[in-house]
Amino acid sequence: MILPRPVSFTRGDGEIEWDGTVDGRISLDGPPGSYRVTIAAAPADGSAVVVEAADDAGFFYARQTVNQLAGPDAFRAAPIHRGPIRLPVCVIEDAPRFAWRGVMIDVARHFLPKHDLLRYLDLLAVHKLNVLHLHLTDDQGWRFESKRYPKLHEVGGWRPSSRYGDRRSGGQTGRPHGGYYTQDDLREVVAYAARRHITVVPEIDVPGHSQAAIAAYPELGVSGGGVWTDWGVNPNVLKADESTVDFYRNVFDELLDVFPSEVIGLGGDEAEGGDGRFVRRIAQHLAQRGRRPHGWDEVLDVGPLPTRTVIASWRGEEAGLTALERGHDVVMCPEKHVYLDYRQADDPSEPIPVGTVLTWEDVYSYEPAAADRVLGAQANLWTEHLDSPRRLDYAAFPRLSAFAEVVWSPAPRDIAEFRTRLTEHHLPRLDALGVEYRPLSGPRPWQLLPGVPGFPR
Ligand code: TNX
Repeated sequence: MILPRPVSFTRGDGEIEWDGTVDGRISLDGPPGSYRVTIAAAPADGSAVVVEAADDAGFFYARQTVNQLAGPDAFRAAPIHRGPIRLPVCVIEDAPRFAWRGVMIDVARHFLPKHDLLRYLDLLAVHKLNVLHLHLTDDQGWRFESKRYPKLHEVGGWRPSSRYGDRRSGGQTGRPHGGYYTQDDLREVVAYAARRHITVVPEIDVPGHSQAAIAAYPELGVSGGGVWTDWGVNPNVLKADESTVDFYRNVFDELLDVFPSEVIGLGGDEAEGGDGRFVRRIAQHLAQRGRRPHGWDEVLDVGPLPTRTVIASWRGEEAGLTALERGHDVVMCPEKHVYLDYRQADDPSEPIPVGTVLTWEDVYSYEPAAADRVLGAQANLWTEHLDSPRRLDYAAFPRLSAFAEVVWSPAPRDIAEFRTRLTEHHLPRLDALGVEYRPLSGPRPWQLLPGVPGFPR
């Protein structure tokens, strides 16, 4: 029933009537995030539901689990039934498999309004995911308010048009797109996430994927140009001179002021012709400020980085294994297994089919390489082709539900058993939450995008 599957679930006889209360204590001698839920007839002076947790996070995860036992309507925004809720008599013991159970959302290619970002934090919490990696800047948009360099968000925060579909054959929307978060918006996002035991890891991408910043301050770039209206790898990169590095030190200082996360992303991906010194110096700057730099696996090629740098291994797991050898911590996010922008079926009618086929079964079958310094794994939602929260829902779910189980629950996995839990228990929860997931049988008619070209690999 429960998703992600707990370490153990022992049913007793019958059910109890629950008044909605929980007796909780932080008393469990277990790993961070672990908990035990005991449901039995209520004692005279207490609740029928007793939670013992190792820490506040464990207590929070126990609440998510009890909600699941209460049925899908527990996930609605307000109760729709009167009377007590029935819960099974049981004991559940549980603990997370990985410390980093992440999702990246690319809010640069398409802006996700703050309200929808908060909703995604709710959805992550339901799945016991605990890291939101926010990709805040790219060629197509700059989403972080800068007090010191306001043209970053004023000029870099919007573009006059967007490629519609894959760049090889797609047209243009001809419609302006933009948006940015104020620093206070992001403080609110961070605080909202913290209440759900989610850490927000921000990323400002350097020295590639920087056209939006270059549009705002042309002196930063090797060449000029406006905010990009195309997808793909842009050859224009940041200059590696002292004044550009200084500019970015100041921008990162503003970022550090908003985001308390120890880990801070500097990107570093797909920067052909980019100077490795740039990444090294920003990494050093972050380390000097007491933070841990985080970069995509290309940063392994720029020369020595602070050992505490976290590497996101996306072009497969090999780079991650190399990073481990060099003493880095690693987050696994191999595109073949966890790129949720990739098409969900080998069917031309999938909306804007890009990448390789990645079904929910493929995601569920992913086994991250296990090693001490593998912090965990992360699913990535790149948004070139996900231009609205509805499109994001379609790409994210139910694959993200399968991913949540991979990072929370220990192997072995039984895909048939997962499918039963998904269809009988979890999709109804997503329905109650109003998530417009891709039905297992294929897209609903209004989820199709006929005529918008993709580029299947
Ligand atoms: C590669 S993964 C990228 C992104 C694209 C994505 C599309 C990574 C570090 N870079 O810029 O959005 O592919 O799937």
